[in-house]
This record gives sequence, structure tokens and C-alpha cells, in this order.
Amino acid sequence: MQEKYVPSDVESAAQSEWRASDAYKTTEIASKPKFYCVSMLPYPSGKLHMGHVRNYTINDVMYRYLRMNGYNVLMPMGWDAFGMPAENAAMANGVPPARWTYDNIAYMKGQMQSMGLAIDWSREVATCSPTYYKWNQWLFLKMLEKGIAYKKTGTVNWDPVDQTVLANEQVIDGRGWRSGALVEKREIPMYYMRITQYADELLSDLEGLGWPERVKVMQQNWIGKSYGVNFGFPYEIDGEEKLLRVFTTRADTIMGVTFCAVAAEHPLATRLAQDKPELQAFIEECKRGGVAEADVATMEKKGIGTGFYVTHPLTQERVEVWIGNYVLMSYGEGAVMGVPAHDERDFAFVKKYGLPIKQVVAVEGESFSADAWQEWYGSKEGCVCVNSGKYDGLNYTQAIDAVAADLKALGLGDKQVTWRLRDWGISRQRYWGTPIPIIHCDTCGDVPVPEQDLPVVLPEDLVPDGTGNPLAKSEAFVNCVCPKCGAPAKRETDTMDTFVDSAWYFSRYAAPDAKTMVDERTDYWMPMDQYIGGIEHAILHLLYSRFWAKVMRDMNLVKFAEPAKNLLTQGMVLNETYYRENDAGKKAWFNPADVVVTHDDKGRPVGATLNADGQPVVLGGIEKMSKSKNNGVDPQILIDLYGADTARLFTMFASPPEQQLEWSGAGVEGASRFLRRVWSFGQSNEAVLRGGSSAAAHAPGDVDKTVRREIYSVLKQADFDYQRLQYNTVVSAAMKMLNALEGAKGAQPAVLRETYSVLLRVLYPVVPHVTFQLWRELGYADEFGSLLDAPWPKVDEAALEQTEIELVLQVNGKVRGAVTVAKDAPREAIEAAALAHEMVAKFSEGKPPKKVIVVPGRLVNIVV
Ligand code: ANZ
Ligand code: ZN
Repeated sequence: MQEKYVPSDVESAAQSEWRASDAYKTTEIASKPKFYCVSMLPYPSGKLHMGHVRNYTINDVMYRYLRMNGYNVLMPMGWDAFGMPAENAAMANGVPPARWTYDNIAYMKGQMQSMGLAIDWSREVATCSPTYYKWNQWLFLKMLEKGIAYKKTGTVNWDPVDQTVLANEQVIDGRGWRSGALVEKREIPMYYMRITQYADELLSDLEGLGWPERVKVMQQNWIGKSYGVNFGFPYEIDGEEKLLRVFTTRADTIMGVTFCAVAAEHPLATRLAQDKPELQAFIEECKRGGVAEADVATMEKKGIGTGFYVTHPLTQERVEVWIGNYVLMSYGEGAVMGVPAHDERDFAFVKKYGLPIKQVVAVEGESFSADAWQEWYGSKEGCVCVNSGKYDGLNYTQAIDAVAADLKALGLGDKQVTWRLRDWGISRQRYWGTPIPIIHCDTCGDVPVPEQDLPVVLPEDLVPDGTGNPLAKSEAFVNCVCPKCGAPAKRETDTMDTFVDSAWYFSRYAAPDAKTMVDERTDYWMPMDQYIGGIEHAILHLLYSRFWAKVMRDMNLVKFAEPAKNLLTQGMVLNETYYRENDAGKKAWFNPADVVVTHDDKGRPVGATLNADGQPVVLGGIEKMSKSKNNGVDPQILIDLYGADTARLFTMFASPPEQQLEWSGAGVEGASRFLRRVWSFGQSNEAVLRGGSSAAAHAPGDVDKTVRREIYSVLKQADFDYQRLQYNTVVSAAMKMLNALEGAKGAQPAVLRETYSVLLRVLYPVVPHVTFQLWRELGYADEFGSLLDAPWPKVDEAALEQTEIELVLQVNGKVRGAVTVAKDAPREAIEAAALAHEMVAKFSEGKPPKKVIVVPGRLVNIVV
């Protein structure tokens, strides 16, 4: 056996052996319990970052542990290969997105292979492959048939200079990211998926999922089921009687209404603007700016009074209608009743425009002032109506019931459930995505592409230039024949949202070569037993995947309604940041690898200088590793320098999978040192360990018992930690085991061999290469077979038993100390040990013992 641990040798040998034997190829074995563990598929951005390394290592550790425990485990991998970065790279470098994407996939796949991941590559899926996206198109057409997909106009961001639609993230401070032009909103026809039809089920099914509570809450809030009242404020216009409908969750505050506000797109706003150019101008202003809801929430509240009045349905007072930029056309009725005393947004709004504030609910012990907003003003807990006439004294629920009943009696309103969830707009005016399989014919209208003509293949040789979708300029793509009437027609050039691609890929891994969308292999593997990914996907990706599963279930394509039984959201990887600021206040960030840090005597960092020029840089604190802060660590450098096992060990050891992980160079060093110790223990005891299998077993001595007890009690804990995915303490368990082994001087060969084999197996899921090699070199493979399928070590409960016990020592019934004896010591041995005790000599004052009483397991009493 090699004296020195050389990770690169060990790892390339192990990996080529795994490759040669197709060690991770997985089939559907009916007789074994299956376990399907999936990492969220990466975007092929160019190279792996530490977040990927962490995610896939967690998955890999799980895989290896469960495989040894008798499960048929599958760990697949794929590529979320469509999307904007490929188009941006194409623009920057003049290469087609396809080339860039495939090159990146090849490189990143190589990196994953060098990490030693147990991926079944025969199931690889790239979402930009026509064999995959064909099924996006196919299911889309099925949804269209069933009315789950439909067409309507939607609002997009329009860049008037580049003449292109912008994604929300391409709108920066209301301007196009490339042109800097003020962005406009435009209405264009788009395709939607009726996810709202599944809102109730999406909400109620959350309950049964083994997902982090906060992810469930985020989904719940996104779906947003609101119980409220929908009612109308009567008004008259153009000789017609109408109602301005609003939705409110606080009908108990109806007597505090001091204005109404409508969205800029509201029909009443449009109508009133006909006579008032200043309203028209304000509406135009509102239509600029991003369409993202998050922008709307943080935007400065602005509005304009219309001078038009509606009637309060219960007081008959006149209430002015305002147009407000914080009112969303897409929620409720696109109009609100303004209750500034109890709604924070309304409060901010009237503060700006000097409208009246009227308190109508009170909480005992709290006083109200219209000067500044207090948290409790919006409270419904413990509040009662005041200044509300007949509703005075009613609590929140009582008041809502009473108000709703009164409005109902007037025929003006009723209780209503409203959802925040909107239908999913899937049309993107972009090139690098799944083509929407529709043909536009002048005579027949929108014609679905016939099933036998699928997939509509995306040309892979176009290069976008930033001025609109290159597909639309490709005659070869656009021009086609109408499948219905045979006349010349034009293809739809919009592509699908990339969330479509990621909504079901895990089902395709199961049956990657199926001639149908999925097949019975999908029934075998799905749902995922464990899904692993970043918290950034807690809402949209997971919600769309859940919706897609339910749609597929309703079409009898799959048998599950929820794609992931369990979800683990891994914590972020953090690192120090360093920067310099120029006179204009712009920060330049330096990579931690290019910086030398000085520490004070307590080891705290106090300053840093840049290697390149020796000049100081500012310590910017610990932040998530990111390109923008330039504080990433390239995993490849780590692997090249220390080996994949060290990288894996460090990332698993540094913190539990769900917590943040702080990068530490010293931690990496420590991990590498530990693996060298594991190696050198095996290497220096090679003969003993190999010989241990044939050596005659002697009665166990104290050293043997101690080391076995230590190893098995640590194993017990490690087992528990493996099951609850607490991999950091699994690593500390392995460290304890090595300490115990190193301290077991004089243990029998058979015992050393047995206990070291436990250490190798406990460590193996985390560091598969080095343990794989040691396992074989030390002859374990001959006995148990390859480490990949070796049996997981069982805790030897007998070894855990204390072999010695302490008995209370009494002289004439008084406690004088304690004696330690073997647990199974015979009576004579206990007596002898007690009589030899120094305390007995001291307290019997030289008198000979008359009697020795032994209470087994408890005490010895010497009577003198
Ligand atoms: C009056 C009121 C008084 C309200 C009060 C709240 C507190 P959730 O819980 O999210 O459903 N609202 C209704 N439609 C809106 C729209 N299109 N754009 C912006 N805001 C809208 O929120 C419901 C509340 O959001 C409604 O209840 C309404 O304001 C506002 F003390 O009505 B409330
Ligand atoms: Zn036609």
C-alpha cells in the first residue's frame, strides 16, 4: 500500500473503476424499496460553484448511505438549459446560445464526474433537447384542448428603443437594461395556464408534505387565500347607475372609509380620464415602470383625485374616487375602499395628499393618533368597532358578519373568498426556449401543431442581437403551411417560460428514452423521496411543479399528485468580502484568494492587503458567495489542490445541510489532515488489519472492550444522524472513531480490523474515493465485497454495555467511598476489592471484618 495519501491517484483510480463497471447505473428493481433523491437541476452557466458542490454532495451522501442500507437508489442529473444567460452570452460573444450551452454542459459534467458523484448518467436530461421539450409542447396542446391552457392579452415590459419585450429582471429603475430607455407597458396576446383552478388543492396538499415549514408558509402566502367581503359603492355616470366594486378583508372598518382608489387600468379611471387630461397623464405615468408585483409593493405611493364621487353604501356619504398606483388591477376588483386609519398603504397615501383619517376600531389600552402609523392600527386581534354607529362594540368577526349581512340585504355585496394566485403566463418573446406549437393562419386562426409534427424544433444556429426575438426574423422558422387548410401560414415565435422545462424533468429522468412523455418507470420512481435545492426556488419552481403534477395526474399520465415527498433546502455558502472604494463611491471587490488578512491576538481579522500591490483593502464582512461581491471559491481549484474527498468532507463537516456554511481555508486544511490520518492509520497497520481476518480471536482485553464500546456507541449516534440528514455530526463521529482507534494500543488484530471497517463504512458516503481504496487495499473487499454495496455496519449492542460498575462502599452502614469492579464479578472478587480499599482500612480502625454484605449492582457494606 502506498505510504502517502495522494488524492489525485486515489480518486482517478476509483472513478475509472466506477465508470468501467457502470457502478451507478440504476434499474427498476421491484423487490427492493426504492429511494429517489434529486438535486434541482443546474443552469449550465459555465462552471460549478460551491453551492452546487454542497447540494450534490448532500445528495451523494444520501445516495451512498441508503444504497448500503439495501435501497434501490437513484441519483440523476440534468440541465436547465434554456434561458436568458445563454442569449446574453451569445450577444456578448457572437456565438449561438446552443453552442455556449452545450460547451458549458460538457465542462460542468466533467467537473461533476471529478467530484465522484453517484450519478446515473444514462438518464441525463438537457431541457434544450428536442426529445425533451417535445413533451412540453405535447402537454401544452393537451392543456389547450382541456382549457387548462388558454390565450388572452397580458401586460409586458416594452423597450421602445430596442423594440423588444423585457423580462422583469431586465427592467432596472424603470429603464431597459441595455438601452436605458424608459420602459412602457404593452398589452399583447399570450398563453396562460390555469393554475388558479388548482389553488385549493395546491393549498390543502401542502399539509402532507415533509417540507420545511417556512417553504410551506411561502407557498401558502403566494397562493394567498383571503376571506373578505366584495361590495359596491353606487354611482351614476352618463345617465347610468353603476357600482364601484371593491374587495376588502376588513369590512369591519367600512365606517372609516374616507376615499376610494382604483388602479390606473380600471375602466372607471379610463372613463374619467376622457374629460380630464391630467388624469390621462397620470395614468400614462403609472403604465410606465416594471410590471413585477414586488416593484409595486415597494414603490412610492402616488395618486390623483378625480373629483368624481361615489356613495358610501351604509352612510350615504359622498366618497371621492382617486387613482392610485398601489392598487393592482389584477387583484380583487382593481379597486379598494380607502381606510387610512387602519390600512398602512392607505395611511401613507393620505398623509401625502392630506385626506382625512377616521379611526373606527380600537384596542383596549392603546391610544390612536393620526400623526404616525402604529403597528396596532391595522390589528384585528382584540379590537372592537368605535365611531361606527350600530356596529360599535362588535369585535372583528362579529362586525364583518354584521356588515356583510347589511350589504347583502341592500343587494350591494356579500362575503367572498379571493386568491392571490394568478394564472401562469408562459409566453416569452425570447428565442432560447421551447417553441409554442401554434401556427397562425389568416383563415383558420390559431391552429395547434398536429401531434405527429411535434416537436417544433428550435433552430440552434441563430444569434440574438438584442433587438427582438431572432426567431421572428428567421424566415425558415416562421414560414410554414397551415395544417388545416394548407395555405401559407406563420409559426408562433414566442417560446415557453423556462419554468415549464423544470416543472417535470424529474419524471423524465425515470424514463429518459420513453416514446411517450413518461412511462411505467416513472410510476416506479416518482414521487421523489427527497428533493434538494436552494430556498430561492421555494415558491415558483415548486409551485409550478406541483401544478404540473396535478395536471398530469388528471390526464392519467402519472399516479402521484405531489412530486416531492420531502424537501431539503440547503443553506447558502458564505465567504469574506474585500473591497476598495473609488472617489465616486464605486466599490471594486477583490477575491479572498488574492488578499492577505492580518489577525489580532484573539484571531479576529483586523486588516487585509491585496497581494498584487500590498496596499490595504476594506473588510466587507461575510456574504453569500456571488459574482457581484467576487467572493466565490472555485471548487475546481479546491479539487485540484486537495482532492474531491477533502472538498466533500469540508462542505459536509462545516455545518448541517440546512444551515449557512462559512467558507474557511483552515477548515479545508483540517479536512485534508484528517483524511491523511485515516489513510496513515490504515497504511501503518496494514499487516495487522489484513491479518486480522485470519488471526485467532482471544478473549477480549480491556483495550479491545474499550475500543469496541467507543466505536459502536459512536456508530449508533452516526446512524441516527445519517437518518436525520445531519451530516456534519456524522463527520465528527468518524473523527471520534479515528481517535479511539489511534488510542487502542495493543488491541487484538481482529478487533482493530473490525472497528476500522466500521470507520471506513461510516466515512464512505462522505468521502467515497479514499475509503473505497482503503477498503480494498486492506482486504475488506475480499470479505464483504465492494464498498459500494457492503452491508452497513450493525451496532453491536453487547459491546455498548458497561463492563465495569461502581458499587457504594459502606463501613458499618456509613458511606465511605466507592469500589469499581467488573460488571459480572463474582461475590468473592467484590469482597476482596472492598476489603482492599484504603477507606476500609481507615474506618475499621484495625478491627477485623465480622461480616461483608453485598447488594448486587448497588453496594458493599463491611461490618466490623
Ligand atoms: C380596506 C382595508 C382596511 C383593507 C384595512 C385592509 C386593512 P389580502 O389580505 O392580501 O387579500 N386590496 C384589495 N384589492 C386590492 C388591489 N387590487 N390592489 C391593492 N390592494 C387591494 O388584502 C386584501 C386587502 O388589500 C383589502 O382589504 C384591500 O384593503 C386591499 F384596515 O380594504 B383592505
Ligand atoms: Zn388555415
